[in-house]
Amino acid sequence: MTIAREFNFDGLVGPSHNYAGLSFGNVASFSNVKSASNPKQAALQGLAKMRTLAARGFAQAVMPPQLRPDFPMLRAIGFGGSDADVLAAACKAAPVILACAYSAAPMWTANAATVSPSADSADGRVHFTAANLNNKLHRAHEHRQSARSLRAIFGDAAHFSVHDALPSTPAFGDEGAANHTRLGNSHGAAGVELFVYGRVEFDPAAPAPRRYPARQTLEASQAVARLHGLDARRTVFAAQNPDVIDQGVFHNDVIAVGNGNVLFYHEQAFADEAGTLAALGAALETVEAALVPLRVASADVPVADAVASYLFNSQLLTKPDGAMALVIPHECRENAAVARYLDGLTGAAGPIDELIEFDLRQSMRNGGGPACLRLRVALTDTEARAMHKGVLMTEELYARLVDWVERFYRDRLAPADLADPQLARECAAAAEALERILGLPGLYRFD
Ligand code: SUG
Repeated sequence: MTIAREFNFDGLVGPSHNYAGLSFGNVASFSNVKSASNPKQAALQGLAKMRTLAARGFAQAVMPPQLRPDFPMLRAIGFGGSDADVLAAACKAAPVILACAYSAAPMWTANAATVSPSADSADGRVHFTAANLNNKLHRAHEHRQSARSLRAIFGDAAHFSVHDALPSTPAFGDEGAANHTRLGNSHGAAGVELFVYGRVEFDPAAPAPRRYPARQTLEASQAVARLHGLDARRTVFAAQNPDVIDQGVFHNDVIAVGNGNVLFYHEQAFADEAGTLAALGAALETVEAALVPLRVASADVPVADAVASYLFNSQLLTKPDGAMALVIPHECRENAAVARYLDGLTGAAGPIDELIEFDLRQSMRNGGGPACLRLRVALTDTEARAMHKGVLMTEELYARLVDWVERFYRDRLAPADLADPQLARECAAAAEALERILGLPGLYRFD
């Protein structure tokens, strides 16, 4: 049997990390609008997580941030002249759009793409589809650089296929791996891919949220499964519960996470809990795997507490000894119901025997927890050898990146600072230096 293991690609937080309240439906983003951020601390918090997990023996890599502000986007909507003119005009006429052009949201790499390992795809290659993120202006321009970064790292066409984003239109709203989980016995053998969608474009009768937007459509999930050449018997499409979207669950990874045969989920996560479990169970049987549902009841953890603490936005990681660790944000300890639940979790006879806790407050204040910050890529040894190695987290890379952050990042960024042309120059200088550190020349040059 082929041996493969999961690499977590964490987004390196970019130097323009700020709180602009751009994500309607994401409670944290809306609550912290216009407060000052600390980009240096945000990047260091993310790097500390990567370093600790790498040191624990988990395969860990880094995904570069994107170049901000997105001047081509600002010019495309009519802001002209020198770069400084563009910033001044955008700040005066449309400060929210300037914030969109400056957004460091690509740090949440769970939204960069959907990934299918070679064991699942028809052509035996690892498939990536960059997510169009078309529900939000500040995220809808990410996919071009996401595809470019993925091609820079996974450029070997013998092993990898990176697809451009789906057409950027509401019918194909795609949020990437945040609405996708793979279950199975191992990464090297065929598994089951679960796609969770929030609405159906061409079925007006299908359930949909009323208050907040559903970002992922069934049509998009089906298109990604087609592009990746997935086997229909091992692919499950499940509707998210529209009521929880309306309570702030803007991505499925805020209410469920899967790893191995385990699905850790809230009882209200899916529109049809029993039907979803039955479909997963039947699909897993075809690969001789048995589903282990780890269900959290509303009586133990109400949805509001799950959203406030990001309990389900934890990473569920298989340790070398086969047991699982849950990587949680500090906020889980501060929520009474969640803390109580977690106290009972590791002592029970279930699959999780360890909690690994991180301070990710800078990201959490924008609605991004441990699982948002990482893109899972399962690779065989041969595939791992074929990818670009400069992004693999080592003690040496960690030290170089910390030094880079200390050199280029501010420790305070307020909304008004986005108009400062010096900030744009700092972002460009940081990007240039990063290309050298990661050994990816030309990463940020558009053709
Ligand atoms: O898309 N927040 C992100 C958080 C993404 C979390 N990802 C996953 N659940 N996988 C979003 O809503 C806030 C930006 C701001 O308001 O400045 C933001 O984009």
